[in-house]
Amino acid sequence: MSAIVSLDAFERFDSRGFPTVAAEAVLESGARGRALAPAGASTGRAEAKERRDGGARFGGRGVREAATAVRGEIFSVLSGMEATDQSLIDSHLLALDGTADKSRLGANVVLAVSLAVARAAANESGQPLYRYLGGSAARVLPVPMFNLINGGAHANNSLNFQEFMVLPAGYGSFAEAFEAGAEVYHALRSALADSGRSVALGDEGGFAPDFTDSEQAIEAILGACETAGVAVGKEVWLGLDCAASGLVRGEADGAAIYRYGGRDFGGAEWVEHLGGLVGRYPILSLEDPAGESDERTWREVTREFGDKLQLVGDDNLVTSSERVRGAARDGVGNSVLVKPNQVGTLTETLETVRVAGEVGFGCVVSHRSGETEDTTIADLAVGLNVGQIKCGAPARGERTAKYNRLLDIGDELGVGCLYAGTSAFKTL
Ligand code: 2PG
Ligand code: MG
Repeated sequence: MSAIVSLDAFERFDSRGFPTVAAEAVLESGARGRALAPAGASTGRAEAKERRDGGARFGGRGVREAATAVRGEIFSVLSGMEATDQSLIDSHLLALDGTADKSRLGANVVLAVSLAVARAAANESGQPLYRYLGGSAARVLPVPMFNLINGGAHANNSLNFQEFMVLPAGYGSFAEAFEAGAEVYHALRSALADSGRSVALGDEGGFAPDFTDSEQAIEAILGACETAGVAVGKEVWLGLDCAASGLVRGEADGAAIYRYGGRDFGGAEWVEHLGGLVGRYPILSLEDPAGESDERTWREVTREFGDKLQLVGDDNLVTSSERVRGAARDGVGNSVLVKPNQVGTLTETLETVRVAGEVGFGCVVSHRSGETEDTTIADLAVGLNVGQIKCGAPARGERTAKYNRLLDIGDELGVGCLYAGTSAFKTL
């Protein structure tokens, strides 16, 4: 009954107004599943590659052509397969693509199909996706990382760091944590407006004021926490995505040179600079504190701060289980950002989460800066009990879709639900 009888894909649009792939799977029983691929702006070099059509439409970013493979060669391989055989289906997708980086079919195409099949199977079983993925063990709602101020590649202001976040880990439930994040967001908006700053939003729904340094952004968030009446260092903590690959301007002595605030920092100076921020502010999580190829600085940061901070690898780990294994072996960070489209299939995503658990790495399931109404990552975070999710500000539909989905899941689970809270962080 769960045999795949139809696969199709269409060009739809993401939150930046660029085309993206929406795939649909239909099973023999009539059950259907639909999924949309997200897209990043600050992508790691080793990420699985999207397929785009090129040409004049949307600066080459169209996916009409790319989508045709779904009803053509992909359907001819997956037709008749059981939708519940996810790992087998994903293996067939990998074999059909035939490249190491999924560049032939495109990770955007492959991921949309992989997730559409999982959704169809979940729908057929009559279970919500998180339960289909995690069974009755799925019950932990993640700590949300609210991205309140956007910079870097996600805004056209002068902020060098990409994301300034609050992590409401000190609450008893996801609903309370969400409320705290949203109240801080509103307090921040009022404070920015009162001081005559722009309250325009960046790509992930956070504000994008014309601050010039990280301290200003952090201070503004701390002020908003105070106004909102949330206790910093007890109820909420700070998180930063430095997205440091975007700051690299050359190399010296085996480490990258970081251009930040109009100054160049060598590897050791950069670690010292980060140490200044970490020493002064209640920072709990640092993502991409060093460039994706600057393993030396990554190791140094891990040696210096690894016992105090969550150090999340994004650009350097690209949701690859082998890279997570290597990072744990080499002392590079202690957590991994999990973005399904960085790797390309659901099975590979699950494998990365499994390996992270095996090597003692934390996991943060994550959106992309270009998102859609697809809420799969919310179900993934609960299904696998990973304990943390990063899906932007508590604003803009493509971000609130995930938060609202988590609130729905919380209501569905009722008193059987747990909130990851401070237990998601080894350093708390
Ligand atoms: C990141 C992500 C998501 P992008 O760097 O962590 O916040 O951004 O999707 O642009 O890679
Ligand atoms: Mg990142």
